[in-house]
Amino acid sequence: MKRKLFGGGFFAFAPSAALAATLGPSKYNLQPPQSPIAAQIYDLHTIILAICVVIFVVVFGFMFYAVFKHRKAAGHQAAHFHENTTVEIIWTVIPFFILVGMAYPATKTVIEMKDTSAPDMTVKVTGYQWKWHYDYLNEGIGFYSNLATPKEQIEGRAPKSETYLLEVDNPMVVPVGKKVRLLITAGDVLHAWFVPAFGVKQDAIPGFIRDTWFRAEKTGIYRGQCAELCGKEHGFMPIVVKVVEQAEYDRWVAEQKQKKAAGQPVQVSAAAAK
Ligand SMILES: [Cu+2]
Repeated sequence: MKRKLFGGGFFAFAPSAALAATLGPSKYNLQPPQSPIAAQIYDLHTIILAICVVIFVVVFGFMFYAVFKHRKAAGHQAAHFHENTTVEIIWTVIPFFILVGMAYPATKTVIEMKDTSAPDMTVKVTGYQWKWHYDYLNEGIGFYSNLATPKEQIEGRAPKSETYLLEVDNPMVVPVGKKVRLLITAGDVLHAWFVPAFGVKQDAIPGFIRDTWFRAEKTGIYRGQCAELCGKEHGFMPIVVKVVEQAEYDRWVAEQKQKKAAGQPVQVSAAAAK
């Protein structure tokens, strides 16, 4: 994995994305990153938070020290340094370098996020009220992805599952380690395709196509949700991405094509058929 962000060293104390991946999820932090971009975002978040904490401690420490040490009760006279050029230069130059130090890596990551060139595959994602549609442009297959949480759970008549409101009938399936380009749009109102583990959050805008990409580094199931208030069932249009080995992906594609050729609705599971 190439992640040389800040040359290690000074920031080595900050828990990195790699460490987060081994420690597992924490409810106090971002989800463990599963793509190179998500790892960069994770590290940026950690490092910038650390810088903010250091600034906070230094500024408040200095302020409280000055207030306490130079209090009138201890017999101190107020110092006079109005229009002190040295002080003004210092408090301009130091923040300037801090800002540049934060902006440089952040800009680098944003540029990489936007680089959708040379993808291994392209999937068009369309948001609807209130479901997603996936078109595999290289394979000629497509299907809807609907919420699969049973009504009984939503209405409180059954115990809620671990993945309550985060499960769909037809997940998006992608091969591991491949650069997947997403063309994102919407068929009615604004939606947003958001999968935190991949570091992808892109608005789906009717009449426009925005592109983004991710490369999943590990097989597994990753979940997200629509992240743009889009109507009364906004909270009921989850996203599930199943990352599988290439061979399994090829088998899945062949199966979808077969179903399509047979005129069957593509990838309808037992849950959706009910
Ligand atoms: Cu939506």
